[in-house]
Amino acid sequence: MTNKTTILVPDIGDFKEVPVIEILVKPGDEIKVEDALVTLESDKATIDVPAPIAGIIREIIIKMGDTVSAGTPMMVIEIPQDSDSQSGSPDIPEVKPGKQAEAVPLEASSSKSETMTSSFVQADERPRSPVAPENVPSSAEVRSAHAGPSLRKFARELGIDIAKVPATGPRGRIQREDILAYVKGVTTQTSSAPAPTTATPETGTLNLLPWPKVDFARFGPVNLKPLSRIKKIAGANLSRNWAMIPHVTNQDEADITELESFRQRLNLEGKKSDVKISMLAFLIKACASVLKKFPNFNASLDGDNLVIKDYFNIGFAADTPNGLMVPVIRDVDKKGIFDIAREMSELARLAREGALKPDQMQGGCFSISSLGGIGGTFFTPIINAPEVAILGVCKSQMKPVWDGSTFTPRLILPLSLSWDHRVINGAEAARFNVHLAQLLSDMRRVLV
Ligand code: CAO
Repeated sequence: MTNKTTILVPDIGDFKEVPVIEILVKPGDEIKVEDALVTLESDKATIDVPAPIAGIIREIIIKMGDTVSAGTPMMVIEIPQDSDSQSGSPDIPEVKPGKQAEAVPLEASSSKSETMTSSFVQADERPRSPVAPENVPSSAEVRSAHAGPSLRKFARELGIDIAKVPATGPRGRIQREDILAYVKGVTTQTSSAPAPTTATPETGTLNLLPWPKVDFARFGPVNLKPLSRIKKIAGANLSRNWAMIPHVTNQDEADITELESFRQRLNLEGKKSDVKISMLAFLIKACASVLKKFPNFNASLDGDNLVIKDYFNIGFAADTPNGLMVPVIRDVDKKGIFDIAREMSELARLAREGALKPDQMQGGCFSISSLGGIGGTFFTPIINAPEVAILGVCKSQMKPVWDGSTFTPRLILPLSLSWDHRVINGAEAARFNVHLAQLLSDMRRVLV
């Protein structure tokens, strides 16, 4: 005996009216718990909706391009009466025959489902295709490829036809390395995963081992804490940027003794003013000036071209309770220190409250990550693609500096500049840092 039930779109967090970009099953398909059923794509996220129960698909209610929200009926599934697969996953609620399958909150179960992934890209900041536009796949070709949504999105961002990527994963699944290898014009040769080896791989793939699976609870008590949405967005972007950009970081130091006394004087004079000027405001202003002198740093890669921008929008990393955000201050070259400081503190407040609008995080040319309020000496900031460089600063400290005849105490600010070696070379980066340090040691130079 069999029974039919309707599968609904589960709880998909804040998203409503999300377009269906792929239907991954058809009537007659036999599916298991957590098999991906459809892919939804909002302007921010791509989400694979997994099956809450096992059975045979009898009817697809939604169509490609439909917009759906939590609770929208998606398809009818027939559950064999003798099936014990409903209990195949402990976090999926049991479905009584004849009833509708309950919505499962995606956020809550995301750590347990490989098919529910979420990768975010800022609306106007997708890296441009390194491949000719005619290579962009049709949706029909995309559907025939066996890959998760984040990898499909990754392939789309690279402008490649995922259907042409040779798969090396288990059961013919396309893996991230396959896409990278394909982009580099290298084809992998086997359809099963290569055996792990310490030898240098011949194919040019990353040859990575699978992520270690450890039962942490064996060693002591543990708690599960789902990643916040922002952490997941940032994580996907940071992984891509770290994997795809050849980063180099140059370290340097700037003597900010005079600048710091000037900053304190300004803040004392403007005690009653609503705005406090921080060192970061001066750094933002100084960087706009350095970017004017070194245009390769104020650029983005677009295929074989470098897009050099004639505007100077600078983002700054803000640490928020939900994760890292990078609001952008526009046209920094045209603004004074007070305006920059005011805008920065307003944007940082909005970031902390989770109230930044998308356009307040877009259009950046260069970013600054300041850990100066916390500590540290140097670090390696990750470039915020499609930008080509980022400045990290740590806490300034009094140090003895030899002035030619004696050691004098000077306030020294550590600078860490990460840059994309496809666009910038080491000599340019060293000059960038030297010039920035000169400006910070005497901000009057910004005017000349
Ligand atoms: N050296 C010494 N002291 C510094 C300093 C530096 N380089 N930079 C800031 N400070 C001081 C400030 O003057 C302030 O001291 P007072 O209160 O006595 O004036 C104190 O440190 C706190 O500063 P702040 O960090 O709160 O303010 P800011 O304007 O410098 O930075 C913001 C604002 C939003 C950038 C910061 O709060 C923040 O979020 N920083 C973290 C960025 C981050 O996470 N980067 C890592 C990204 S990669 O994961």
